Formats: sequence, structure tokens, C-alpha cells
Amino acid sequence: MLIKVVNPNTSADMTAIIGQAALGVAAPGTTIRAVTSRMGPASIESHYDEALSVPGVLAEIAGADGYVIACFGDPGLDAAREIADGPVVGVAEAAMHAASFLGRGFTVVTTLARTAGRAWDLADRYGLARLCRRVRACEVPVLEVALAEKAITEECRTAAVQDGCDAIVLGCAGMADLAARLTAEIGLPVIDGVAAATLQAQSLVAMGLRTGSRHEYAPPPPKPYTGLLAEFAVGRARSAESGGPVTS
Ligand code: 2AL
Repeated sequence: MLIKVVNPNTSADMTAIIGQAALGVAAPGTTIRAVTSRMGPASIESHYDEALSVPGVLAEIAGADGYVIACFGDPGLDAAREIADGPVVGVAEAAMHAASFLGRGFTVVTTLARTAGRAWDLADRYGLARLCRRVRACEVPVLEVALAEKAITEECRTAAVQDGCDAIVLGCAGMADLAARLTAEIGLPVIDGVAAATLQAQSLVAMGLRTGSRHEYAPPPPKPYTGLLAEFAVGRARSAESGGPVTS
């Protein structure tokens, strides 16, 4: 089976971290293809970044058995489900659900404080806000996460002491390589959403399941798109390799 793990930002360095995390949990017989978005923001840490990352994500939703959206805002998740030929799992969605199996409450440790609202929105959307004790920020920009292990560790340690949480959810896909070390160091389960989402996507594919497409997640109705997004008009032929428009 092929699982495509899409990094919605354009940082190839972050894609390498994401790809390693996905590979680290993939079953024998599962191929991981980690891809970097070919259009959009270098990192996603505002609502504007997130909105403009979605076309790049959707351009990659083709050619695999299952898909992971590897940014903690889960950008474009609903739209990806409308067009995907296999299950699509977001990293925030998978990490928060994993936390719900491990305890009664979790804290999210994110990058900048301005991303906390999105994390709360997603906890609410997934029906898990009751379990979310707190969303903490380390005030580290996304593209500096790889250099900020100390600050992230300190925030996780503070969460473990102050928040009454049973698990910690890492709020950025670029933190994926820290989860195992932090789990050992903090003494609480620290969850990387990339691993959680990869395993969830793999499980759904292994069960022969895909998104239900009879109602809200039916393919979007064909219509013209204009301007810069003309290539995204549903119904036009495309391949993921060409990065072209979406076909239903
Ligand atoms: C993220 C993430 O996972 N990737 C990205 O570009 N921004 N998350 C975040 N909280 O800033």
C-alpha cells in the first residue's frame, strides 16, 4: 500500500523530518511517499498562511491508497476528503484522538501563540475539546522548530507539572522527531501527529475503508474556476505529478 504524506508548507527540510516519522511507523509492505507542497507559504502559522496552503495540499491528493495532511492546522482536510480516492487523515485529528486513548486530558504544545485558536477550533471540531486541558505556545516560529528542542522540552515539562494532563500533543509536524525523546524525558506520553495519522491512514486502508462519499463528502460539482485557480476546476484531467487541477 502507498501512503502519501503531504507537507502543506514548502519547507523540504520539514518534509524530511515528516517522512522519517512516517517511515518509522509504517508496516512492512507500506510505502511512504512524503511530498512537499509545490505552492503556497514557506510555513503555516496564521489563518492567511493556512488558507493559501490549501491549493497546494489539494494538488497532491492523487495517486495513493491513503493520505496524511502533515500540518497541525489540518488544512484542506474536508476538501481533500471530497476528492481523494482513499482515506485522508489530518495530524491534529489523529494526535488528539490518540491522546483520547491514553488519558482523560491532553495539552497541546504549539509553535506561536497565534496558532492556539486553531488548535482549540480543531479540538472542538473533533469533539475532543472537553479533553483539551490547555494549548501552550513555545513562541518558536515553525521554521525554527528544528533548533528549539530545549524550549519545546521546557514547555512540555511545565505542561506535565501544571496542567493535570495525561498526554501531550505536539502542535507542529516539524516536531515529529522529538516525540520519543520527550516521552522518555517528561514521563508522559508525548504524541507526534505524523506517526499517529500515518498509522491511522494505514489502518483504514488495511481495513479496505475509504471516505463515505454519498453525502457531504461527495465529489464537488464541476464548474469553471477563474484566475490563478483556473487549473483547480473539478472535472479537468490532472495527475498529482503535474500538480494540476482536481478531477472527480
Ligand atoms: C504547523 C505545522 O505543523 N506545519 C506548519 O507549517 N505549521 N503548525 C503550527 N502550529 O504552526
